[in-house]
Amino acid sequence: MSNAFKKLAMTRRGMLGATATGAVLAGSGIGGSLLNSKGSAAHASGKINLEPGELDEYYGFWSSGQTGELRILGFPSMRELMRVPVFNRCSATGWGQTNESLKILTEGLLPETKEFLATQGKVTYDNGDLHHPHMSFTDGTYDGRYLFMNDKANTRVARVRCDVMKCDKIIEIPNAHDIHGMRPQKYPRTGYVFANGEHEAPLVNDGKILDDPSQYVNIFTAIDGDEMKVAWQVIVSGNLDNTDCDYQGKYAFSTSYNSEMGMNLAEMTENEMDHVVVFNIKAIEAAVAAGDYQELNGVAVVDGRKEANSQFTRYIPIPNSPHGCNAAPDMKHIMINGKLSPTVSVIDVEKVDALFDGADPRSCIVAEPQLGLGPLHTAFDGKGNAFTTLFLDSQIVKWNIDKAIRAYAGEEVDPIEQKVDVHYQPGHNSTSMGETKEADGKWLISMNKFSKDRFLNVGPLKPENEQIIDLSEDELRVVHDGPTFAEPHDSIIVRADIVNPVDVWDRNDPMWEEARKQAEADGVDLDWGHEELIRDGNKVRVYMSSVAPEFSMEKFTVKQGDEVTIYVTNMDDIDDVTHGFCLANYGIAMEVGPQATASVTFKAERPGVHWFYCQWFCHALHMEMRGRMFVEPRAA
Ligand code: CUK
Ligand code: CUA
Repeated sequence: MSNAFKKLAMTRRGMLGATATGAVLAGSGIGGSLLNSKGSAAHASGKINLEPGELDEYYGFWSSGQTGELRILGFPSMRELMRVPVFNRCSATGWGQTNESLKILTEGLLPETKEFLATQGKVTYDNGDLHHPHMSFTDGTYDGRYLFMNDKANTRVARVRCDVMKCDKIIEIPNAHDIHGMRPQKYPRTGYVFANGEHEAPLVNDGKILDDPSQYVNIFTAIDGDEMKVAWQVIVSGNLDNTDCDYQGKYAFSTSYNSEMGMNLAEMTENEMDHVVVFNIKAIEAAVAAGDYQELNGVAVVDGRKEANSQFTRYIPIPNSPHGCNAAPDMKHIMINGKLSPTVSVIDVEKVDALFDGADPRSCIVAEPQLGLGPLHTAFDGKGNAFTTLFLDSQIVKWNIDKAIRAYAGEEVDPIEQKVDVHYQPGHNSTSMGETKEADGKWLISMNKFSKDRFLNVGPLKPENEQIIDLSEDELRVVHDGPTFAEPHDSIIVRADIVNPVDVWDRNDPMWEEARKQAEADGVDLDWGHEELIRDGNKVRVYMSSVAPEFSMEKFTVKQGDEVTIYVTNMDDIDDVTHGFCLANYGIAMEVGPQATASVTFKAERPGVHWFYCQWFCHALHMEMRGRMFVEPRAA
């Protein structure tokens, strides 16, 4: 325990007092308050509380766990800027209801899943469990093209376009079960997106094998992130938890907490040692290119199980139940976080080649510092230090990588620099640019699973608590508390200059390709203020445009039982003039961004007069932006 930490070692609530005192020392104007005279907290790394109109230095891309969406925050102010629906259903934007979103939500599903969903009266899943959002890389740093994210609940991987901040692809991963750990390739570029199946199951899971775990396997998947197609898969021993890859483009690494292939808690935690699986990307690619694989559900699958003894994988023994897997910005070390072991195991990627020439699998471990109880994830400052969350201790531990390596080699040196209390039970932590070679060592966020007494009580379900630590100060201390709803696991903090979204949609955006084709076939020019009703048997297509504060169509008439598709094109090309289309008492609403087209299809089974209105406040006469749908009753 460092001296610095001893000074602060007091009760958790006592930390509040220590924090306030620290702020005075840091030069704020008002005693005992974090605010300076202008109402913003100043920190060496920059400002947390921005003046009205001031912009953040970073984008934060946040997962939302079982909420299933991606969130965009300004960092470090922690102002929530946007929610991007991905695996969830969104009332505001119509995600999961518009034809454009349904295409994305359904086209990547496996045929058997579509069949199953049909038995449930659904066309797609409407829940997801989004743990890990990560940006695409070029040459070891973020490139602002895409964000990729996993769905643990329904075995999917999604992509969000950073130009418009909308999801454009979702694929279900065949053969695997419940995608958890997921990282994009760092070098030379993404490239692959690596994805772990977390739960073991029979390879052909059709019910012929049930309670026979000896026949269960787990699957590691490499997805082509440009095409959003599975490139290849590897069968492994044990389960797979988190993953990361090197900066050389040679290896990916996955933690496994169930090398026992146990089926209950006692069995899963039985062994003293679990493992990290190393995937040899070049060897796997060579086998796939040579046709040396089995094809399963249209995917090239190679056998990387321990007993197969192939050149595809190596199994490095790691103390009990490792969880997080984090490549350091020194481009050399991979941290394996012990979870049930108080250690982090440090892999030197330069020593991994030798494993494939027969070296002892543990020979690539160059440090294994004892850090505290429950190490889950590690982040970096780019200055040789690592920050590991200690779930059980409710602390972040700052430790020095070089000192840890020297200690492992026998030198008497303590790698632990400092510990700081967080509130409470941290899972992931992230540093600014910390998972790239451009880690800047300015900020750290601790994503804590429990908030308990930190906020006003809202009942038995409490928010989580995310806390910011200013890394530029000598003394680590929490400088911000922020509640969040379920359940951001992970986040990335990206320099704002890397992310450059547009203000207005391109009329030719592929997002509404189908609508464009249909309009063309119907002789409707979507590029002009249009107003058309096309009847095609009992199918009716209604085309209208919108310019604040009016829809081009004030009313239209359909017959009860018609299948109606409404296409709305927003002709406004001013930034921030989004319209909506909400059809009252039909359960229909969608967002129509500037210059975008959106469409929705429904059965007109409710006769009568039904108002549609714009549900996105767009103009002083926004309330007047409405029209009527008449539904003529079916002849009795
Ligand atoms: S996992 Cu949640 S705290 Cu899904 Cu990244 Cu470690
Ligand atoms: Cu258009 Cu409100």
